[in-house]
Amino acid sequence: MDQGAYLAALQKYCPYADIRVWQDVVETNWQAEYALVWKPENELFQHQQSLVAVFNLGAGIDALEKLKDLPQDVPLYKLREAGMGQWMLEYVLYGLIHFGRHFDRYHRHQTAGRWEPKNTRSLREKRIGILGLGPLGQYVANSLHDMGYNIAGWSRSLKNDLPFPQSTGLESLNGFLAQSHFLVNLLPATDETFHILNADRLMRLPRDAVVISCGRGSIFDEHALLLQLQTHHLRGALLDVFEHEPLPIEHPFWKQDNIIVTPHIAAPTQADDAIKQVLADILDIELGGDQLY
Ligand code: OXD
Repeated sequence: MDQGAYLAALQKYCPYADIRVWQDVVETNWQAEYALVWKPENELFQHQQSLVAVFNLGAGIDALEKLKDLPQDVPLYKLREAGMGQWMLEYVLYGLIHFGRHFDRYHRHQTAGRWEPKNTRSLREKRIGILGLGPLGQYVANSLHDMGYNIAGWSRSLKNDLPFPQSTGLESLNGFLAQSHFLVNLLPATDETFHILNADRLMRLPRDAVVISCGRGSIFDEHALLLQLQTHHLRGALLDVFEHEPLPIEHPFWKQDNIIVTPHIAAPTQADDAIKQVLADILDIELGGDQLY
């Protein structure tokens, strides 16, 4: 995380606030009202006893929720779209085009000097299943839908006013998977989503389906995913997130030729947009609102 960029944005939009870096006040009794954090140490919450709200400078709050002293009575806010949507969309589009237009094949053919155009169905005829319809999932799904792609969404609870078909709840997941030629993971890491895509569920994906994973990696049973790719039940995968990060050097994903591994770069937080959202939320709190994420 680029701490300097956040400080610059805070000073730009909120020049009169008393802003400190936690490491600089750790030895003092300086108490903050608002904490802006990304994967903080547990110690922060042992020292800071006057917090009115905690802001997670990312979309996923899984790292924060693991801290034993995270105060339960202080509201926790997370970034919603905050400028990350367009980045996520580009990442997903890359995966769709790379596999959907067979650039993986052409790349392999190039090394052998093979000139072999492949007849292919238009990407628009393939169903793109978006797993997870939080702010980023909705941004990606709505944008792809507006571009004319065939989108369906799945989430735990029903979202209103979406312009594409939506399924909800575990009982609909197998049916949703069976129709997803491209499966985009934008789910958060929670107890309910842990290994939700196990061997049995991955088998439901159509033959030659492609997985694009940019939510949290723990939703996959990684061994089962690898097997499906090794046996070519699945065509390929573009993976940005993993159960353990950094992805260990000995992990078989690195060497699997139908997997592209990227180091959790799909949608970096945008300091300016993030701070604007945080300040709007603080204003809301100061004015008596209680809009939690
Ligand atoms: C996030 C992330 O949660 O970068 O925003 O993973």
